[in-house]
Amino acid sequence: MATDTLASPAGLSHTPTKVMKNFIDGEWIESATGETFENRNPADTRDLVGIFQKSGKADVDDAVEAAKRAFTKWRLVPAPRRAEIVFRAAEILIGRKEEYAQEMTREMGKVLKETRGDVQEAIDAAYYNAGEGRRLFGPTVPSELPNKFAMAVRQPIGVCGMITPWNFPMAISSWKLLPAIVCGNTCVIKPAQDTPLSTFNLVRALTDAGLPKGVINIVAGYGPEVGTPLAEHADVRAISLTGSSAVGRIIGGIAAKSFKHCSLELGGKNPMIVLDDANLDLAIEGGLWGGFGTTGQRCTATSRIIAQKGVYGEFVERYVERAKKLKIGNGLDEATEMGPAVNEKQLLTDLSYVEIGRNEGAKLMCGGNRLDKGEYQYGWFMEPTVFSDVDPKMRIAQEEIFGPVVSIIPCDGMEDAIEIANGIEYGLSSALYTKDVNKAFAAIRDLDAGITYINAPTIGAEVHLPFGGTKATGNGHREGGIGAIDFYTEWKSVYVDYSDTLQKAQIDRGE
Ligand code: UN1
Repeated sequence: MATDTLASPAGLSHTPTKVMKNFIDGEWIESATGETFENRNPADTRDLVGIFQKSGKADVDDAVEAAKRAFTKWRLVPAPRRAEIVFRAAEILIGRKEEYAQEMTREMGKVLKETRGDVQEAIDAAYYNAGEGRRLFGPTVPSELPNKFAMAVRQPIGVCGMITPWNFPMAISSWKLLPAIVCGNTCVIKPAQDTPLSTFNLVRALTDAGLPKGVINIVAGYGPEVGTPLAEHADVRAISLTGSSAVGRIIGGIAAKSFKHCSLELGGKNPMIVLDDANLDLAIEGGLWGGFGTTGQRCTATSRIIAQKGVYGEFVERYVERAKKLKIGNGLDEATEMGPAVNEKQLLTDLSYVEIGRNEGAKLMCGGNRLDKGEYQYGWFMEPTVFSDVDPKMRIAQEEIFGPVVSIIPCDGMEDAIEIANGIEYGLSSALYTKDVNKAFAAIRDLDAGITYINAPTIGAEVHLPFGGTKATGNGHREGGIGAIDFYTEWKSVYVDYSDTLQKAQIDRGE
């Protein structure tokens, strides 16, 4: 693949800057706009990770045209053969896991342990979807008429558009691209402008595994210039977005006008309930991982902890003690536990919520400050931040922050906890810590969310189960597992009448 490189700036030991063109019809192509944008390391902005094309509508049109041409052949490749390419890509990704994880930490900031997990999630998705190539099950059912055969088969939709976020840059690209291509679709993907390199790396593995030209096309750039024309394009028959609820409203609105399939995976404000009988050590560790893992930048992040009054005081004290000790720094250092915010805008949003929480009267127990001295001076760092005595109606308990800011809310018991947990506009993930199996099953039934964990925090979804949520978290579709296969296929019902007579359904009942 044609990747140019530039030397790294003096004093930095990182690998050189990558200069990436768009990937259209198997070729590396400069944007028609003639413009580019920079991808910098959020832990050290002197480190220029890559230069990418700042594309526009003309590039989207070219990519869709290429995908449309490729579809005429790709849809006819038997699904098990399509899936073999995906399987081979999984093996290639295993060999490149460390390289791609290092590059992801550089472009996104999360710690190496987590970027290795992100690449692993793409490997898992590849193995799962490779298996789907020999399933893609549909129902075969008896007909109500004699000598007639009835079944439903899955068919590809056509050209699919994908708009991906920066927090899981390879995993979420894989959740969309891999089921789409195994089902026989072709794709145009716009990776997040903060993290395009990881999507290129995933597609590089697929191309090296033998993916034909035009089946996946990458157009780098920004939402209004690339995402919007992609969603609007008449030849794009399905669009899948992971992003904020605000962007979801725009993309969903565009898709509705042309009756495109549209999958939206949006925001979260995920509650973790800790009841009096919980294993407190476990809940504290879980709450730290869920709250500050990925610097709180997961749509599944544990951003609200709802603790019952019997354990509330002890939980807050011990949780805050542990949060204060988290090691903040460059994710490339193995000792780092929490990296920077992805960019300046996100950092400013996080800090603005510290002010909002203070003004609302929540108790700031730790953190709240930007870190910009010494080793932090070139990055977008802040302290892990915990508010206690949070009222469930406060903005810090209602709005998605997407940063290392956790709100702890006291509650009276199970019923109260469920009401608080459900009292938000989102419904992605949820968690309950208890040793009482009755309460666990009641919570599984009553928490209004797409995912519920028992005795584990709100993060950690596995690729073979449906991923997504209720209310403002989405529009009813699911990624992962069979949910994605359902999204990327159209049902065709097939009736074969071998009676050699005209048989009329619902009418010829032999009565
Ligand atoms: C996200 O939160 O944006 O469940 C995706 C998890 C990961 C995926 C998270 N496997 O935490």
